[in-house]
Amino acid sequence: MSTTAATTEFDVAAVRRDFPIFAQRLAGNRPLVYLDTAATAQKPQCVIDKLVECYTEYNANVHRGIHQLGDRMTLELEQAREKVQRFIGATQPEEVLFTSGTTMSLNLVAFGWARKFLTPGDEIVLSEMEHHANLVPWQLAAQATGAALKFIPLTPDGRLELDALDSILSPRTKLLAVTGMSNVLGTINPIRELAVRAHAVGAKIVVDGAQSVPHEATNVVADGIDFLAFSGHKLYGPTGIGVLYGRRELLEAMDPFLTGGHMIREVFRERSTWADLPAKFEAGTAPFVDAVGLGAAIDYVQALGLEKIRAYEHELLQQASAKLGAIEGLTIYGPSPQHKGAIVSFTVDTVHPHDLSDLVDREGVAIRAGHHCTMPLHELLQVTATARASFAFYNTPGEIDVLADAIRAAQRKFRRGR
Ligand code: C6P
Repeated sequence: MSTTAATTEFDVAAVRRDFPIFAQRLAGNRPLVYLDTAATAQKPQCVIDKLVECYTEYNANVHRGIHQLGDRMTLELEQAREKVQRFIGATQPEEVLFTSGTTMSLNLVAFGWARKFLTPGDEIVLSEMEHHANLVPWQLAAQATGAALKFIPLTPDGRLELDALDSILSPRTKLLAVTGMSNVLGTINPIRELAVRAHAVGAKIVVDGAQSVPHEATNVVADGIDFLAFSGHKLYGPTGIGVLYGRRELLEAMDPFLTGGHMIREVFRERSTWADLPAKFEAGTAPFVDAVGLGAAIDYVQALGLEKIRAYEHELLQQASAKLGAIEGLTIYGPSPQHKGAIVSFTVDTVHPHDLSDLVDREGVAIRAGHHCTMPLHELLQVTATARASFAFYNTPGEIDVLADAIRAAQRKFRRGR
């Protein structure tokens, strides 16, 4: 097991003790080697404790009950909103909307903004590496409005072909929707530059931050982001909670997406008027306990320090790329580590990704296999599926060795079986 400055500086053993899931043993008395954080992250005890505290001490609906419990829960919810605001560098808490996750956040923009403001002949620019959550909503918005979709092509190593942007962006471009980090290639996209290029033609930029926000510092103002979507469960927080950041003037101009209780100002028999931000976009009972849990997760990540996390995860990525890259017959997809986050997607010539995932699981290693909700990208890569190991600050260099050994063992098994 190799160690470097970042891996020795970061006390991963102490960090792992914060995550109760790692205390367990899997079948065969094997420790859990969890390399599927891109799908969902594990939860530190402080997040679990916060959820228990909410439910056991002051559970009550928010912005409704005029009683002590309701007041406390509402306060906790709004404090969580402010934590998110500071975490992403937004200027006002009202620009932070709680949703159920990245998917809902992107749909909210597609329904609330795109359907209202796009007209025939307008263009939505996406990239070829988008997750279905940042593709399908725009397909439907384009069909509904007569707008067209355009795609930024990828370089052979899986980065955006930025040279092509000049011929793709034009005054017809109304929206650039792009991921901050690919969930397959790991590619980190130059959001700040893309925002400048989008704004230069009068377009808005929507960033799918599902993978980037938990691992890379994001500042919506400095980065020039108009809309930012991300999920709590990938940020060490609870499931069922996500965020849509939107610039105030954009959110104010939009129509609500979901309607009903809480999002109204006045309701008459035939029509209604809308509440101020953020309530206008938070119809019904918000997932308030989960939002408070997300606030606790943000506290935890910030206490560790996003910069330290990034440096440590980058070391893991370099080691994983080297160790997996040295396995004969294994192909890694995506750019070199300097251009990506801690995600390694690969295929092995003799073993299908699903079989590989099953075999390494028997050694206690959890990876993901499939198209990872990026079918057009996999078509481009000319494979139907990849295996994916994704890392977080709670992983260790030793776990990379366990994965590499498990892949080699799977290869031997399949060779023998031929
Ligand atoms: N990716 C994975 O790669 P939700 O399911 O709404 O929390 O997040 C959707 C989503 C959107 N964009 C990107 C870049 C993503 O990676 C994801 C979720 C998971 O394993 C599940 S497909």
